[in-house]
Amino acid sequence: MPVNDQSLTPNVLKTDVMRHLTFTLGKDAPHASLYDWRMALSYAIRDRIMEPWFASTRRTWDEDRKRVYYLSMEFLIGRILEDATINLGLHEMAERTMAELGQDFKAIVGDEPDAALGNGGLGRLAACFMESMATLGCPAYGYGIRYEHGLFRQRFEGGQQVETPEDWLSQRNPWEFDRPEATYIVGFKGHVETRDGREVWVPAETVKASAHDTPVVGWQGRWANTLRLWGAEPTTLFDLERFNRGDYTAAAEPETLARTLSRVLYPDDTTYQGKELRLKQEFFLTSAALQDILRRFKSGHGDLRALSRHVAIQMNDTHPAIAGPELIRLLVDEHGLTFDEALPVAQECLGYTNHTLLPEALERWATFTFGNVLPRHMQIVERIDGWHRRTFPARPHYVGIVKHHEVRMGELAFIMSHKVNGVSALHTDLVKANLFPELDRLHPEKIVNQTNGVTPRRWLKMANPPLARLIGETIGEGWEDDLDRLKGLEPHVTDQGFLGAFDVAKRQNKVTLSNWLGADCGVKVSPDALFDVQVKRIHEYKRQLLNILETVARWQAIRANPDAGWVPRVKIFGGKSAPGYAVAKEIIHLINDVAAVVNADPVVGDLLKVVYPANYNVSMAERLVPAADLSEQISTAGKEASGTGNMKFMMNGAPTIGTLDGANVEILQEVGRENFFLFGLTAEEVMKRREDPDHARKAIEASQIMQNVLQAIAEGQFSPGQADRYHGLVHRVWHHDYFLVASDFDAYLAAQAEVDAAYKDRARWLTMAALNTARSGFFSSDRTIRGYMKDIWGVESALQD
Ligand code: DL6
Repeated sequence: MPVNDQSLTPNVLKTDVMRHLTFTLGKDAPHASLYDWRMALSYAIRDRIMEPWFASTRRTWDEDRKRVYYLSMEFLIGRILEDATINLGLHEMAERTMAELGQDFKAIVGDEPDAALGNGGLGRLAACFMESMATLGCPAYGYGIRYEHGLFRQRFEGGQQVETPEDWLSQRNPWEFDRPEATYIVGFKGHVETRDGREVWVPAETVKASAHDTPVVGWQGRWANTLRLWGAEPTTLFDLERFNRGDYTAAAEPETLARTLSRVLYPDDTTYQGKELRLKQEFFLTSAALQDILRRFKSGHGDLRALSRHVAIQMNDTHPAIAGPELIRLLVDEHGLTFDEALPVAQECLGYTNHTLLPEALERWATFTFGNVLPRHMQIVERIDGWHRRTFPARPHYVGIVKHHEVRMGELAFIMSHKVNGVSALHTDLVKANLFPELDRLHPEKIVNQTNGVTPRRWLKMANPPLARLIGETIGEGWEDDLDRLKGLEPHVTDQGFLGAFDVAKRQNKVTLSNWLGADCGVKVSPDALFDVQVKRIHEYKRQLLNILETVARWQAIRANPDAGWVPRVKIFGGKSAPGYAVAKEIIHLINDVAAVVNADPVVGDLLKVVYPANYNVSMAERLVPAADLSEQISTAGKEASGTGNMKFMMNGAPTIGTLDGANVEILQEVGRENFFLFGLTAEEVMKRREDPDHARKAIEASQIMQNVLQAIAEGQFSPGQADRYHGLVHRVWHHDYFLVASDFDAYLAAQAEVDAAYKDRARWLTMAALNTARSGFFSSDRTIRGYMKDIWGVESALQD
């Protein structure tokens, strides 16, 4: 397979772009818009993916390779064009070609809408995994839903979050191919009949799942896989009889059902949606994917009992956990296996990744809802539960799959998988100890750890050209797919020349960001200030509240003593709250209110600025991460499963201020205590502290600074005209501080003071920053995917031979 496409010269690319502009877009150059140029370039680049894509598929078939099927309700892809040019080695050529055509490459790639088919970490991880699987030559399909509307757009009105629908498909998507031949019928509801001694499900509603394929090309175009997203279509266009009777609404029912199924991504990654529609979406994705997998298997092989030799199916969280019962149903009801034959086949194929310990995020369905939507699956779930209870005698406190009129999807996914994995070392320990203790005892080898990672192609090479260039100049090429090579930077951190160049690269990113913040948020910030960044979903456990309280304390301290030699800071926040999450929305409001007061205060001037650009997404992360000096990873210990933002910041040379939570623990191990601003209670201490019902009051009473901060907020200093705006929030900190903001406040303040001191010592700071990059090799998603391939999927790379 060609590593680089030698046939593509700048002239050929130019001709390709012009050909697409003329014949695909129907435009001549003088009348072409930015959109036209972007589409023409996208098609020209897409053309170059076809050869590796076809070759990869051919090899997988010819060599009868095992494939991975990654089932995920979310793929937070972001923009594709620039990433594809990077992986194909065409970035510079594309930039030059477009310049010769009189076009601005940066503007063109920036015109692409973000494919925001995910909420946060789980969806972005799925996108990084797709890229790493392609880089590593792991034959794979990603299966998801082609939501018409991805994660909502956020804007602020009077400092409050307002959501509007996202519309990424309002323009043509140049990356996808419709596959009308790959369609499957997915049923819902109805009843189960017994015919000739076999159970037959007669669904009352049906929709058609139709495939839309996006090629995902790996580093240097050596391999390409497919992301197959399902769109829902009606099985019958409309009911003509009802239409003729004049009942137009009822006549359109089939179309309405289908359209709602793939219309919106649920805008919440932590709370279980008690909605029938969500269950239907999960089943829609899973059933279509499994039917597709079985069809592909059957076209090459006969005996379905050998399925797991050719097929590994990974369930990204419990969302596709219906895969267990659905696979059994297909094997038994449609392909004639017995239940006893089908059960181990399904278990050998399936793996389950847990991404959260938050009880509200562990899906449970009322048996009434589950049985109503999926009556045949309810029978199968009960059979699996019964089988497990009989086969593995558990202790009395054991909770099975069906309990208290609920179907517990975590337990179902666990029992139906041959491996269950957590996403960081600490999280995996907690999954064993707290989430599935009895199942872990019964199946001691089942739970394994696979610490998350991120793709360095997007998050370092593409997002941070100045640093990528410096790395290349210092240690040579080849680090992009062998990130451990970054260790080669370590000997250079004592070299003033290298540190100076590292500083220049960071500053360049900070200048770019300052310009953008000025233009986008109307806040002028100095690139000489320390850029302190917290970007992620807004959630109480992630503790943006702790950060903004510290910001208020800093503001008060600067006002009290402006000449105390402060390190100028820019506090940058980014992230969306679930629309129905009232407390998170209050925190957003408070951040914006504090920003308004602080930014207008002439006493603090440039010593402190607070910026919160609206509508945080993958593209915004690509701007913020390379420019950050400090990475805020301050969740309550034991709550963040892993985090992946923490890894992106580390790679880009931003030391972490953080708690011993999720993958922070491993970041700390890799980078060393002296290069990490550690504070706060440990997961064990958190649990202990909560036993004292008075913990918050005691912590606040012991901290004069915290009292002053809470008082300023409660008095309405940040909400003039509505003094009581934050009474509820302040009351919560005093009396319902489940996430221990008060208990960690003073320690966080002390850690922030350490940050200031370290930043003043330029040599020390730059050494820390450079060591963060040098020691980040472990956090490449290539390492993570190698782990899955070896420990869970039993799949070999096609690129080794
Ligand atoms: O594993 C990816 C990512 C972790 O890094 C985050 O720590 C975790 O919060 C996130 N989980 C979710 C919520 N999922 N559910 N359900 O996005 O997964």
